[in-house]
Amino acid sequence: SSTKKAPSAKVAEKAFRFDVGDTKESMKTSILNHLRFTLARHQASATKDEWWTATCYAVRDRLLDRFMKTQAVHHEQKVRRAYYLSLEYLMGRLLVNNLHNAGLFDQTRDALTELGQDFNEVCDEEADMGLGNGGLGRLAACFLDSLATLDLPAVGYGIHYEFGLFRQEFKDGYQVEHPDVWMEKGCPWEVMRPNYAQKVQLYGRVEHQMDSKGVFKPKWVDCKVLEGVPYDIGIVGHGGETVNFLRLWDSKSTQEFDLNIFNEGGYVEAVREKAMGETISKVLYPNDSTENGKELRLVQQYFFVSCSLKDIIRRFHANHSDWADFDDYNAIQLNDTHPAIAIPELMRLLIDEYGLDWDAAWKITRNTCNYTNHTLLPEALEKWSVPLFEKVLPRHLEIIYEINARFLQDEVEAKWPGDDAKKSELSIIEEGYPKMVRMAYLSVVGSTKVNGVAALHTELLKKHLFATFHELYPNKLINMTNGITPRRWLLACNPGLSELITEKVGDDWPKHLDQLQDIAKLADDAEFQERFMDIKRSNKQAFADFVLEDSGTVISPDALFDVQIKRLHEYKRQHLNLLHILTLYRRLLNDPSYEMNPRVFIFGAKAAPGYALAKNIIRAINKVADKVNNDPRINDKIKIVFPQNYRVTMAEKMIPAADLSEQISTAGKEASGTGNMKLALNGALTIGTLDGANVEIGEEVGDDNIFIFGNTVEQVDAIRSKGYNPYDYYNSNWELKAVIDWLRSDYFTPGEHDAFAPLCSSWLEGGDPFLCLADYADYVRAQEEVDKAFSDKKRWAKMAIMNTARVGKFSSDRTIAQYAEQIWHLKPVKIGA
Ligand code: NBG
Repeated sequence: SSTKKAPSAKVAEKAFRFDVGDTKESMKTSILNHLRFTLARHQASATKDEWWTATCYAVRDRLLDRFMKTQAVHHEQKVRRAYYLSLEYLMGRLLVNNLHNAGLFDQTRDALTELGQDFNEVCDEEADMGLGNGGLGRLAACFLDSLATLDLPAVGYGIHYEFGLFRQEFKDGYQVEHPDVWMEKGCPWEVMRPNYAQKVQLYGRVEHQMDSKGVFKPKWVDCKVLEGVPYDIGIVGHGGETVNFLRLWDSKSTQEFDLNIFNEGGYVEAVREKAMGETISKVLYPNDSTENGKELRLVQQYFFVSCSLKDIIRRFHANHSDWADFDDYNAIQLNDTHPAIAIPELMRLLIDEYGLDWDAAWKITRNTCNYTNHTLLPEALEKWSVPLFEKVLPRHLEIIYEINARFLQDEVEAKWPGDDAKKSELSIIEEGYPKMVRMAYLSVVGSTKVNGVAALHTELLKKHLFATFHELYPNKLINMTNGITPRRWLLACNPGLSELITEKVGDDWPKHLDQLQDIAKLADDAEFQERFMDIKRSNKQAFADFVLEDSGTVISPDALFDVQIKRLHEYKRQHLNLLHILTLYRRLLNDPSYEMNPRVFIFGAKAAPGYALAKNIIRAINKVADKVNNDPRINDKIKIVFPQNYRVTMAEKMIPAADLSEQISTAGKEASGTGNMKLALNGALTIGTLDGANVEIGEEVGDDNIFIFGNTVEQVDAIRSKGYNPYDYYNSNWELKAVIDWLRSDYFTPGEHDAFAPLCSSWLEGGDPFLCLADYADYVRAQEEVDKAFSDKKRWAKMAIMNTARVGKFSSDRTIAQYAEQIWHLKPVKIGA
C-alpha cells in the first residue's frame, strides 16, 4: 500500500510547507516520517503516545514554517510589538486547537483514522499545559490566541515551570496534592533556544564607585548569576496566517554562580549550589487571588522579567539604535503586579547598563509599561518587605526609593502642596515594621495605562483601591472587559453546536462572534429549539459517560446540570451552593412529594494547598455527595458530582454539558469572571449576583434570560456599615438554621464530630465575611425560579439560545482589539502567503 512506500522527495518537501494546502496524504506522510525519523518507531509497534507525539511534530512543522515567515515579516517591516508579561499561562492541550486554527483538523483526523488510529484517543494522550492557577492564567492563554488571530505582532513571556498547578486527588473527601509532571511524555510543541539565553543577577550589594568624571555610579556587585534558557511555543491564530510565540524561561546555573565554592575545592557543594539555580523555574505557586510572599516567588518574578526585558532590548537593537525610539516600537503589558519588577528593572538596564540619565529612562519606562489589575481583594495585593527586597534586589530597592521620592515631590506635592497625609497614602513604600513595597502603587506610577477587567471592577478601582490615583491621573484608569477565545470555548469543545451555528450563520463566526446574533431570530423556532437542545442533551450524555467511568456515579442527561467550576475560594461561595443543595435534600426528606426537577450539581475546583477553609469546603461537598448520591429515599432527585483534578481539559467537557452556570460571588469581589462567559456561550443560563462581568452578561442577554439574585455592591456596603450579624439571618430563617445545624452534626461523617467546624463557624462565629447568610434566602428563591423555568422546555430552550446568540461581546478578539487600540496603539500586520 502507499503508506509502505518511502515518500518521494517532492512529497516530503510539499508536506513541510504550510501554505500549499495540506491534504490527508501529506499529513499521513508527515506523521509517519516523524514516527520513523524522530521517534525511531515502526508503525506497527508505535504506542498511542508515540502517535500523539508524531502528530504534534507533524503539526509543529507547519507552525514553525509560518512562525519563521511571521517573524521575518515583522523584522523586515520594523513593526511595533506588544509584549505580554505573565507569570501564568493556563494553556490546556494544544493539538486540537492548533489543528482548528491552522486549518488542518479534517485532514489530520482522517489521516490518523486511515492509519488505524482512534483520533480522540490520540488527542487524549496530551497532558494539559497547566502553567496557571485560574482565570488570570487562562485569560493570558485566550489573549495569545486572539493576538495571533488578529495578526497583531506580540510575544508572550513567562516561566517554563517543570511542575504546573498540582494534580488533585480526593481521599476520604480530603484534597491531596501531587506534583504535575506535565512534560513526562515530552513537550513536542516547544523549541529550546540556547542561543537566546540570558544572564540574570541576584542578591549581592550595591557599591557607589566614582567614575572618571568624578560622578558616583552605582555598581551591583557580589551577585549570584543565573541563566535563563528560553523555550518557544508557536501560537497560531485562526486561519493560520500569523504565528506568534510564547517564550518561557527555564532557569540554569552558570559558572559564575558557583565559582567561589568551586575554587575552594568544594566540588560537591558547587554542584549542589548549581542545582539550586535550577529550582527557580521548578514549580508554579498554587495560590489564586492570594499573595505568596515567599523569597523564591520574588526571585521567580525577577528572573523571568529580567530575561524578558533583555530579550526585548536585544530585539530592539536588531532594528534600531536610538533609545528615544524604544517606546515607539515596544508596548509592555504587566499581567497583574507579578511582573511589576519590570519597572525598576527597565530603569536599571537603561541607567546602569546603557548609561541613560534618569529622566530619559523614566520617560521610556513609563511610556512602555501598562498594568492590568485583576482583583480588589486585599489579600491578593502584592507587597514585599523592604528587608527582603534589600537582600534579593538591592539595586532595585534604591531605584524604587528614587522613583517614589520623585513621584511624591514632583507629582503628589505639585497636586496637593503640603499635604503629608496624601504623601503617606500614595507612597510606594508603606510605613511600618517592616516597611513594605506596594507593588500595585509602583505599577500605577510606572505605567501609562492601568486597566480593570470588567466595567464594575473598573468603577470600583476608581472609587476605592486607586481613588486618589484616579484624582491625580484622571485618564490613566480604563476598562477592558475580559473575553474568551471562541475557538477553544465553542468551535473546538462543542462540535455539535458549532456545526449547527455554522449551518445557520456561515463559518465566519469564530472570528466574528457578534454574528451569533443571527440565531436569536430562531429562538422561537420549534425545530431549531429541538436541534439546539438535542445537542445539549448529547453533550450531557457524553459528560455522564465520563462521570460513570471516572467515579461510578450514574447521572441522567434529563436532569438539570447545575455547574460551578472555578477555584475554591470563600468569596466565590461554593458553600452558598452547598447550603442550597442541603435545603433541597432536606425538603425532599421531609416531604417525599416535594416537586422539583431532578438536578445534578457539578463542581470542579482546586483549593490552594495552604487554604484550610477552602479545603474544608471541598471535604464538605464530597461528604454530602457520598450521602446524597446513595440515599434511596430521594429517588435520584439530587446527584452531586465533584470529579478530581479540575483543569482546562475537564472544563471543555463540562461547559458544553451545562444547563445552569453558578456565578454567585459576593457582589464587589469577583473582578470579572470568565467561566461565566464560556458557559453562557454554550447555552447555559446564569444564576448570579450583580458582580464582575455578570453585570455585562445580563445587559447583553437581557433580564428575561438570566437569574439575578442577592445584595448589590451598594447593599453589601450598607449591610456592613450597619454592622453585619449573621445570627440575625440564622435565627430568623428556620430552614437556614436547620441546614447549618445539620452540617454541624455528624450526619454526613458518622462517628466523626466537628468535621466541618471550620466551615460552620465561618458562617457564624467567624462573622460570615462573604455574606452567605444575607444572600441565602434570595438565592433559594432564584433557584426556585430556575426550577420553574426548566419545567417549561420551550421556554428554557429559548433562553438558552438567547444566551448563545447574545454573548458575542465576550470574544477575547473584542478585548484584544480594545487593548491594541487604546493601550498598545498596535496595528495588524498581514503576513501573506
Ligand atoms: C482573577 C479574578 C477573576 C478574573 C481573572 C482574569 C486574579 C488575581 N484575578 O475575576 O479573580 O476573571 O482574574 O481577569 O487571579
